[in-house]
Amino acid sequence: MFAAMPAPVNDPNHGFCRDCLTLQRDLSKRCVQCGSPRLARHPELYSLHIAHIDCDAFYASVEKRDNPDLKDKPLIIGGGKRGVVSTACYIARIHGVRSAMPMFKALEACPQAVVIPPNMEKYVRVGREVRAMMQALTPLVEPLSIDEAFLDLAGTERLHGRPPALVLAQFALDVERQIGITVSAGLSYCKFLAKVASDFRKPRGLSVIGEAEAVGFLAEQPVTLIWGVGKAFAAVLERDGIRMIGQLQKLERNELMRRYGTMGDRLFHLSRGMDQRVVHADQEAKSVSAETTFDTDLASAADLVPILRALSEKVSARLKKAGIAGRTVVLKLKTQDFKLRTRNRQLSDPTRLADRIFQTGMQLLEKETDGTKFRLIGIGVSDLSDDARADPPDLVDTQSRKRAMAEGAMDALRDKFGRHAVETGYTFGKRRNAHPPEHLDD
Ligand code: DCP
Ligand code: MG
Repeated sequence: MFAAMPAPVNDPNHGFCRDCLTLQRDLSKRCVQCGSPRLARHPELYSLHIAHIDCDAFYASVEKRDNPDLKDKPLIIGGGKRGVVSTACYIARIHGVRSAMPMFKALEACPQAVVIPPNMEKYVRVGREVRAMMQALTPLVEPLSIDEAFLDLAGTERLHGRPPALVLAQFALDVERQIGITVSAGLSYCKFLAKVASDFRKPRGLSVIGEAEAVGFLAEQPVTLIWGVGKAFAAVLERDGIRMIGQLQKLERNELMRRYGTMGDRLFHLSRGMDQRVVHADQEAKSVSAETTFDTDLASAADLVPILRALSEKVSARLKKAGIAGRTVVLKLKTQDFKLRTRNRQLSDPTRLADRIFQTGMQLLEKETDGTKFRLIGIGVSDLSDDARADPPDLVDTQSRKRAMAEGAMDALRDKFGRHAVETGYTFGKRRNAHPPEHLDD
């Protein structure tokens, strides 16, 4: 049916129906073919190719799929050890329930909600099915987490017989039919705005941000929209009177870098819709680590801990620089007789903080310091993802929150005055204990 139609052309008055994919050639509110009001129109609709796809209320949608009785009920997935909401369906969100909210608060907001504990195994399986469908569209799929990925659909028009916008719309329909959950997609010319767009009209959204509108669109948005600007950094900007991206657009690059270090450079580019990052396939399998071989073999925690701290800081600095985070901490030790020991622990959330990496490494190290002499120690993180969801405030351990804030302050000082401007108690005066080589596996 599609092949028989005239080719889609960019025209602000044209578009297509997201339910039957029929091309629309006027500005009527409903599809000329099926009457659906879900129409996609945009002046750059057929020339954009960077997409971001994110499943809607992922864990909750999977549970609703598996139990139709839950369909019209407010549903919260969560509970367990940390006592927080993992996600809530869109009905529960109307009542104010949000991810990471303490469960008692969520139930205050929505006492009638059904609560189901997470079944990670199932979500991982469904996440893989969705990903396999993405990989059928293009080899350039870059997963960011269990339910979202970037796709670069450039050059796939011939394969699919339709431009990326229509490929995305078809994909959303296929996921609904074949997997039974819904997704939202964003389409743009760069990763930053594709991700922003996918979040724009959830659930079942398809949003497009074109090049011509990017700067004007961004001007009206809060700074927190910028990738890497979390609550803490937004507070720093707020102190300087900056709340909207439009204000950043008025500042020169040098000024932003003078004020905010490397982050200033990111603010300069992203505020203007400039993002050169390419979509990398298969980011998942990688890790970021640092290791060091000692001049003389070491056995005691007193000797090993400061080195572990310095290495954790190195790993953290690299993660922060790359804007990524890791969920699994890996400790590596090589014994005097060259036997390799690797130990790992998965965290509840991805981290990029030296302190979290270090504290987890310490726990792993504790069990290994039994008098054995080591010639090498290394620490790293794997299970990498975008840092957008890294290090949510820990509700149980308020100390770790304070340490995270202190770490933010130390980062700012290091950005300004160099890497050795600040040392923690663990590393102070102990840098000469070990020597490189270290490495970054990426
Ligand atoms: N998740 C979690 N804890 C958080 C955030 C998310 O356990 N603080 C889990 C549950 C989510 C899944 O990760 O279902 C995907 O996260 P998203 O941020 O994409 O959230 P949802 O898919 O649930 O909702 P949305 O429709 O906003 O994407
Ligand atoms: Mg999601």
